[in-house]
Amino acid sequence: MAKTPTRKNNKPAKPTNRELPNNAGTGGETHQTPSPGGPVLTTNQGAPLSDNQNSLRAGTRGPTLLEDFIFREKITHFDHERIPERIVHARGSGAHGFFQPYQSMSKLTRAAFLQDPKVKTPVFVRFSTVAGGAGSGDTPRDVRGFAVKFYTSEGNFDLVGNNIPVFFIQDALKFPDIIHSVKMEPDRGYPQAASAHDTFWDFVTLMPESMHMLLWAMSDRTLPRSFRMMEGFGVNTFRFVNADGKSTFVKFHWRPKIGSASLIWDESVKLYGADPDSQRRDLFDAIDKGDFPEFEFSVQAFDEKTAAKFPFDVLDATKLIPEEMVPLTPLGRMVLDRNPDNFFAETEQSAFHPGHVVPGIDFSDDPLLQGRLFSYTDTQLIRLGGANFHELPINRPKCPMANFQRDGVRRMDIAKGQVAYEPNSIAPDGPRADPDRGFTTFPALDAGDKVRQRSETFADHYSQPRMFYRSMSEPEQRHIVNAFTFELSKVSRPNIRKRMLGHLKNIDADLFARVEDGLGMEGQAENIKPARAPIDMKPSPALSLVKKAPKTLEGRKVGVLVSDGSEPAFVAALRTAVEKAGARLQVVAPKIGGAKGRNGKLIEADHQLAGGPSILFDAVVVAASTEGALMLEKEAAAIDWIRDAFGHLKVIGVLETSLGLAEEAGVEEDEGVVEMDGTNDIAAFINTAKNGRVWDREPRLRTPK
Ligand code: HDE
Repeated sequence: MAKTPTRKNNKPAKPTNRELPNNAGTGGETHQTPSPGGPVLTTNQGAPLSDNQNSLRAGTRGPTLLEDFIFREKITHFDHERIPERIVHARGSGAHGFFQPYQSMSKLTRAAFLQDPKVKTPVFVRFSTVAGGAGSGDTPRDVRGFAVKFYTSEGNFDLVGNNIPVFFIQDALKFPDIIHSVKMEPDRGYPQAASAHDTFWDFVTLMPESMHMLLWAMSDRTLPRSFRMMEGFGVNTFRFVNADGKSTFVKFHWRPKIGSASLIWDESVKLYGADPDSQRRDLFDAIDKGDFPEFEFSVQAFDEKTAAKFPFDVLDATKLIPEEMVPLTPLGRMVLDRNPDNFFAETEQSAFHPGHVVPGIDFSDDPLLQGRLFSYTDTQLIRLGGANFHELPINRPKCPMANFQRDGVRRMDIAKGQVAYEPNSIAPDGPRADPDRGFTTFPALDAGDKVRQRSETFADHYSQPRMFYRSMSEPEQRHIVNAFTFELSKVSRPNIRKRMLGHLKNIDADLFARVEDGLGMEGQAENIKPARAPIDMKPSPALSLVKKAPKTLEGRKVGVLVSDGSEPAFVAALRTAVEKAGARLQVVAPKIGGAKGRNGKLIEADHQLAGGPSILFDAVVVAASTEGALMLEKEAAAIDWIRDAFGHLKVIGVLETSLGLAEEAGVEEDEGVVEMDGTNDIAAFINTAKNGRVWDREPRLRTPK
């Protein structure tokens, strides 16, 4: 295995610059040699290098020699550094952690990792966006992947979920179509990571089954504030099977401990430019600082009889089960407490698969899930170059593993012995199938004629989107209206817009009227006849993020804008209060070297003004001195900093000395603007900031209302 320079106390070992042989370095290039006893650079074959700056050439000004095996090896390896990116979910961020159950769930499942509250199971999680390439930004309007690999004592269980509980399509056969429609258009190669274009809306408007997911996609759910602040769902219906062989249907859920929160659209657009890696950075930083993201794992558990009574089919992935109908049963908690050591080896090479289940967990006949069971291994074969991807360290089970599979490209295990088959009599101590401990499939088969046909119980495409819209709070409904208006305004073909209006008419009259008005297309909706007439389901308040938002600053970031002459004691007191509330304070100053505080004391800066826009924070304080504020009034970045914080509905604390500056930036008095005389008002600011965004401010700032 290749050796990398070791790091002690996280500091790089210091290479020395001792006298070099052969007079190397006469051209002025930097040559570093190992610290005493430190590691030596080698080739992949282990041969030590004497020079990592110069290729071998015939004379100092002569041609490079083909003989240079060191050069050839290094360049060849470099040329092959990339592997095909995932066709979907290409951009992702990973983290290690553990899962621990609250109590034994043996009544529901025999899964080993859900039996003993003392046992911690290691996990690896990969959060992702869906549509963009690996190098795209972190904050497009997009579904987020939420994939968890549990390294259990009975094999790996992968829960490959999303942050939305339903999906666009009912049959896996349609997956390439929906993905092709949302990806860059094939002739022009754009737009990257965006659904606001003709091909996406053309396809989904021809697929009424997409309507429910579209409502979610146009909601705040596709703009999560952070991976640490979003819910996760298994989407498909699975089974739990207990030791008596009893099966219970389950839907999997993840809930973040610090509550869910979303960006607003204008903020996410600006954040895409200000910090394309904002969500990856946020996850890495939080773990690095010991602020470990935590999620509660739950199931909705129900039997076949209950399932039969629902006005929808539990095998249809475009439907959810309202929590008010089947409440969540908490199973345990997951804590993410370690960053990957190497992005490529772990995050990029991780291979998830819904078919990686363990005894006690089984599938339903959901046609989407059944199709997924084929796709994920198939994709790893090309992406990771062959059948041995399970041997990569990130994918290897952490429990004993033994079988007679052999060979193949990049085999790493060195299998011993004469026998590579079973049954055998030559190796009586070799592995054998165990009818008691082994995985047994739950014997449920709802079979009939071979048909290419969907069950009629899948035909209602409008009741659940209607329920979703009616479950939202007023600001969330407003955002859905705005998102439909924005996206459809980017669609160049009027007939596609008209078709979508026709669907919206079937979903909800208010939603329809507001989008119709937003587009300025009154009376143009296509007439679309539902395959099955929608019903009015009871609204489900649990679907609204705003309605269940906790009053907290935990895990959030507060930014304070300072200038020369600002009060260091105020910044220090603010930091203490912010940290006490579980948040982090970052200082933004006109210069990265910091601001000269009132008493000459330096206030250290985390960001220079232009590089630290208020978009990075959940709440802000403007704490410039009187002279500093006058100077910043002429600074566009400072005006934008404050104006954006106001426009993005954030709580803003304004020190008396900065009131004129805030006014210049358009800040108007409201319940989210806290005037501060000094440290005494910090508590009031913190208390207001815990409420999150100031939703009532929004109708004053944006149309349509
Ligand atoms: Fe996936 N999906 N998917 N998907 N999916 C992939 O597998 C697929 C679906 C999800 O961080 C691919 O390893 C089909 C639903 C996540 O590495 C691929 C269908 C849900 C990830 C694939 C679906 C997901 C993937 C591409 C329709 C939510 C990223 C790379 C039947 C429950 C995992 C890969 C990671 C990745 C196929 C639908 C979640 C192509 C055919 C529904 C989180 O195999």
